[in-house]
Amino acid sequence: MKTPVRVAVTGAAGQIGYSLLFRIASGEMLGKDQPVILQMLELPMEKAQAALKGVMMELDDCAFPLLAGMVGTDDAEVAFKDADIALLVGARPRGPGMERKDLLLENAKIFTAQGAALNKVASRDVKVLVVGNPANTNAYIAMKSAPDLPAKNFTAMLRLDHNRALSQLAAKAGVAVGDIEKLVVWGNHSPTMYPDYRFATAGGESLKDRINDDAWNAETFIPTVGKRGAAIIEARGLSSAASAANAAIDHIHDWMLGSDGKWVTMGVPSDGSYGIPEGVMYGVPVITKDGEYTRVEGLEIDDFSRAAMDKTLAELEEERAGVAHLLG
Ligand code: NAX
Repeated sequence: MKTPVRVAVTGAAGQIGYSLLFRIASGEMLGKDQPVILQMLELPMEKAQAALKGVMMELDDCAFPLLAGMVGTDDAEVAFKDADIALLVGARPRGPGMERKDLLLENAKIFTAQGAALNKVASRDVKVLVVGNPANTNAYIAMKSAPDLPAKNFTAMLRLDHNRALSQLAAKAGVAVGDIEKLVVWGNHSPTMYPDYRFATAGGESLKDRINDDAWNAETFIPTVGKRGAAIIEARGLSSAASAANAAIDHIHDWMLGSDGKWVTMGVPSDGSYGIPEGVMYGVPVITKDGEYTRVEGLEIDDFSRAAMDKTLAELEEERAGVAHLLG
């Protein structure tokens, strides 16, 4: 039997948590032979803690053979203790009349504290995925607040956007989702993101050549992917949860177990390539293997793409400037 992997999940009693935890415990994230210990964090409020208790009761009731232990807590240092993986899902939602700037600052407080707690108690090799919005900037804040941990281990979730783009592209091109390779979503997890299918192939065939429709790209594909979150809220009355949990599973699964040479999108601290200033948490194409990701280098950036990539970068730089005073 393998040694259990400690997986911390924040916002564990929320909607995404409710989809995510059961799939982690059933082995879908780390493999059907990998036991896990779930370390779940929720707000101290009675309602949140009671809901967390209920989730833990249901986890018990699944009798998952791979679930080697559970911790439920309102203390980040307990939840992150020796964590090998941390899924930071809980975040402050936008309240009525709340400005974007206030939302950013409220979340900055949460992710500064959680970054510091990870720095103090997590495994020195902890792999962090930030899902809670604004995901890229929250991941940047957590990374900056954890100076003793490798910066490259802090990532933001762009995988939902990547998966959304895959489905849209598959439908347009009339190919199977699983056959598509070399797709990427650049930038921020926000409507400014840039889904880029210029390099995408299916069965070795270029999908750009197959579709051959620039108007579809600019007027349908990019806005549909960018506004998909809002479309789900309008249809469901609630934000994406199962698909977000699924994307988090995909992100960590591929990071830990490898993407088999395929490109996947991860929000990672920039190394300065593609004109993205160093440190900015930006969605880029990566190939993953054995717990490491490697950027896909040397892709040609045409004028249309440059403009789209700069637009989403400008938004990230603005967010970064908005929290700079908190990060010393
Ligand atoms: P919910 O409001 O259902 O759940 C969030 C949970 O987090 C709540 O139970 C709350 O008590 C808890 N929480 C809040 N602050 C906390 C803190 N400081 N420590 C521990 N727990 C805390 O939201 P849900 O639908 O689950 O979404 C969670 C986050 O994911 C939101 O910020 C949402 O905007 C974000 N999303 C990000 C996506 C992405 O692709 N990056 C897509 C889906 C989703 O919109």
